[in-house]
Amino acid sequence: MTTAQVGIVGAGPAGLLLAQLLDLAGIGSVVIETRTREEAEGTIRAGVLEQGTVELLTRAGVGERLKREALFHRGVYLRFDGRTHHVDMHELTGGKHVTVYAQHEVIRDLLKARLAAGGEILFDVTDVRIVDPGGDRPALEFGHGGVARRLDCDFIAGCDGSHGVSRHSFPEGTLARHERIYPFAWFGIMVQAPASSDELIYATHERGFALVSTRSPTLQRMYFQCGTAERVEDWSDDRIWEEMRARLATRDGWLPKEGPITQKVVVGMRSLVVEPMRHGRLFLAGDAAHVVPPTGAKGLNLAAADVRVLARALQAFYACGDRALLDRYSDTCLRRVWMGQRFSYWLTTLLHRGEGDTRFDQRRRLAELDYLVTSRAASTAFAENYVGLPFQD
Ligand code: RFL
Ligand code: PHB
Repeated sequence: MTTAQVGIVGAGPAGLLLAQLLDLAGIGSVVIETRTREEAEGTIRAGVLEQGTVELLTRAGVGERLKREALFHRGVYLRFDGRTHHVDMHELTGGKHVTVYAQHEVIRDLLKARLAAGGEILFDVTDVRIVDPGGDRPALEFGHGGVARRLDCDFIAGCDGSHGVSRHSFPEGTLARHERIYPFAWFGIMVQAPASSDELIYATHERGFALVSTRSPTLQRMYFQCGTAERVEDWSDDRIWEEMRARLATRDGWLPKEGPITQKVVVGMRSLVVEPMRHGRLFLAGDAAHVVPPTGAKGLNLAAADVRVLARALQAFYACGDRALLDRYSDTCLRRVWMGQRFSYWLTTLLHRGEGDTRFDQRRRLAELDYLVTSRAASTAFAENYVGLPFQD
């Protein structure tokens, strides 16, 4: 039997950043992860970081490569009705940036920092169980290297994503679940080509949504709205480019820069919140507690905001036995989470073609976009949410 002050379930952005923040506050943790290190480092997901997330990563000591290699954009383009409009978020938010830095790079930076500091991370664990989360001495039970292990903890952080065990360890009836499933999905591609645009393009078209993002000067990330039952095998490169060209078409003949497609994936879209985010000594953080559709680029950023709150609350507890921040953890996080849900839902429904959309719905969405790019008040509301609302402490 071994012990840890904080047992962390999951080595995604939430779990690893929490371990790093706790270490800086002199609090020990052990992270357990069901995947291998290679799998954890290889997952292709988020691309856009809020300004506050960048600052948090920098303060946590993992901002150096980010500062060197990330792409810092002033804003984004909105494309509709064949025209492109720039939203200058830098100007609208008093100097904030849109930062493009891939999630797996964040994971690599965090893992490197944790392992260099002697942090304990157990990969490839099996059969994870959270024991007695409501009691004074919760524990993690799991298999590692074929051996059954038990880790007794002061606290447990459930950072195991949307398919983890943590939220299922709450006693029956203690968790409310709020969910919305969207009737469409994203088809994501990775492309070996130069960038098609100097900033991200969010486009909406009669055929549906499309997004032009990037990873580096030679690797591009793009998505287009598709059906939930779409199969990757049914989409040849030619068919994908035909669809992208149609959805991104402008009146002045803009074309994406095409190249070999090295990855194709269909991603489902949903909004989910479970509340409260705490039961006894078990605290949920990140996708374990809430999922957003990727349109607003909020998921990883909300995960980072949760663990920021949790690390500060645990720091106050260990410094002077103060439980006030721990007791407020769920309410503090949920306020930001619901703001993120609101924004992600709004942007998703604004830019995607809905099931059963009528001409009226299409024209109404175009009018809303027109307002968004012509009213400074509306552009500012969009910009301040996209680059990240200030942290409320
Ligand atoms: P993760 O990343 O899912 O990590 C959870 C980890 O827990 C492990 N695990 C377990 N470990 C131990 N025991 C168990 N029983 C376990 N069960 C699972 C898993 O193996 C995994 O390693 O959750 P976390 O840390 O909360 O981070 C959340 C983010 O990953 C997620 O919100 C973002 O990827 C969402 N997202 C985006 N977020 C942004 O902020 N900006 C973006 O631009 C952005 N783009 C995106 C996205 C998500 C996307 N997809 C694929 C859903 C784009 C896409 C396409
Ligand atoms: C990405 O680059 O993967 C990305 C960018 C913006 C989003 C979602 C994903 O809204």
